Amino acid sequence: MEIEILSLFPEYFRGPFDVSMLKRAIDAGLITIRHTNIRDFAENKHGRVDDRPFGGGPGMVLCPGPVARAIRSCRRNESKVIFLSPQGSKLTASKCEELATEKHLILLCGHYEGVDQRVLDAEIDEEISIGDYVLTNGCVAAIVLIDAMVRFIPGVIGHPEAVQEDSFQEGIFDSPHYTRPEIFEGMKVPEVLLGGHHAEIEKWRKAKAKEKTRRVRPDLLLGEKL
Ligand code: 4GS
Repeated sequence: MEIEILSLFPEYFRGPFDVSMLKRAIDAGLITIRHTNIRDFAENKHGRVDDRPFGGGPGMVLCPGPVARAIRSCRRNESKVIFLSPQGSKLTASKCEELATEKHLILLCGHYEGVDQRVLDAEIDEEISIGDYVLTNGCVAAIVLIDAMVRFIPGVIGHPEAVQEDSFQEGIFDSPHYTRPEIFEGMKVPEVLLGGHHAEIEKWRKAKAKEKTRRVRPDLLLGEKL
């Protein structure tokens, strides 16, 4: 998969893509990530890409011209163009799984108060939010989307069965995990996990996961398929 990130701060991404699983996926050639600085598409020599909002109000708005040119500089027939903003539909595991099958993703990060609506209307296929809060900088949202999505690209996760077992894949939380030592500061590992009865362990994990989901996120169980 190829991913193009359109933002005002390409340098923002250096850390996250240079460590751990994302680095491995990039080194293995499973994903290619490229950066485009929207500022390179300014039409003035100062590199200015924002302006005051028509109708008044606080803050600045990203101008349509530079954003349109930045998108068109990397757009192809098979591209899916995504705008990350709090006004989008909320990112879920199933959306990540769906996006993981795309060949070419163009991610437009939000900056300032927002982006001129006309370029969004003309160029964007989908608007996605990583959650109901406002970031100072849309680059974080692109990192979250990429990180959560690449787990669904075959070969990225060493144990593919873990992808299915993790939270949300089955509409409920993951179950609690324990490792050595058996007793930590007086607290024991639940007995059932030490017995080696796989069916019992599976039953216990399901019950634990469901109990916590019901307590913390009852909304997830409304669409229950268990
Ligand atoms: C989100 C979000 C976000 C909106 C970026 C205000 C800076 C900010 N992007 N999901 N301008 N939530 N973007 O908060 O995607």
